[in-house]
Amino acid sequence: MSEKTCKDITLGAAARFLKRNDDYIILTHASPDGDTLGSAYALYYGLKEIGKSAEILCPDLIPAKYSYFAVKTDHIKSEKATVIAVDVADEKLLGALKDSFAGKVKLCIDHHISNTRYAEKLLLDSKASAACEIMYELLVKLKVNINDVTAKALYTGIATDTGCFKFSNVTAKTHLITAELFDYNIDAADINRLMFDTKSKKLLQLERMVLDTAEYHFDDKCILLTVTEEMQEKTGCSGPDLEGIAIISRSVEGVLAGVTIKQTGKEEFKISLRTFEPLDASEICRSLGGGGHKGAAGVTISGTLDMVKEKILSAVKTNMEKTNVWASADK
Ligand SMILES: [Mn+2]
Repeated sequence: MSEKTCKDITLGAAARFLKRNDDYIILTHASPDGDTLGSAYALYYGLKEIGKSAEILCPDLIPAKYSYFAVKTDHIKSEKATVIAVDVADEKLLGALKDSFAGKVKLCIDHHISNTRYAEKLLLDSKASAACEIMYELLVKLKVNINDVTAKALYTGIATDTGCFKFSNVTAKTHLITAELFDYNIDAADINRLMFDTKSKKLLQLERMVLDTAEYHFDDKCILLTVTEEMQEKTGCSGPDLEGIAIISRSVEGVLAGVTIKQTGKEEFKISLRTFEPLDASEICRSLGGGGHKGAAGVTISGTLDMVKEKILSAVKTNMEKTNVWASADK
């Protein structure tokens, strides 16, 4: 689907679209997080309420911690399915599902400003803290019954994409929608403990190793953390375990750019970038072929670790110069 033919649609148009068809495949992004899963499942439960069939396809294994809402869904034959993608900013992020579904997404529901407009129709609200905020409004528009599990899925997406309501993407609307979700039995404290305050012994061990890799650049305004394949093997941590590692990089005093480099192949590295104003993580990652939000973005780069470090540091430097936060070069 070329950029030109992607049509922006309203909540009302999206609701009508959902009523029109019967069988849906809902796609999430690879390395699934609480928001892509929460919005996919909320949509799934909503579609079931209005008598539709739907299957959720996730490119990677869904971590067990989401099992309080992530159940087994219907099986839909892809020939007759209407394909929807949620929280997926770019077809590349469909990972293992990309080859089967590229060019076939009819509706994308997203909140990434970097959305590459690959779908036929796009319901985008870049001011929404999470795709789950948009999904809540869509379910209200559809006038479907929201049950406790749907509310838990939505709450999970909003809580995880806002770092438990701490990030700059939180708005009054975020809180108003969340307040509505408290009408249901969501056990918010339990969800937050599971999402934010619980880690495995092996992850704690990995975090200790990662902290030892810390490098500071540009007058300590940038921290760089590295997670090598060797560390992952030694500790037994894998993809989903690493989801929360990037958060460490934004907790250091004075740091405006937190870079976490995770090795995903012999010469392939996935970068998670966290920034504070005036830096723009989305712009930095986009310059390297990735994307995301202003405060949190990512990109996958091939090459040796040294090459990858140089590329991301140079992109961070460019953004620092552009935004005038850093005047003197130390590199
Ligand atoms: Mn999201």
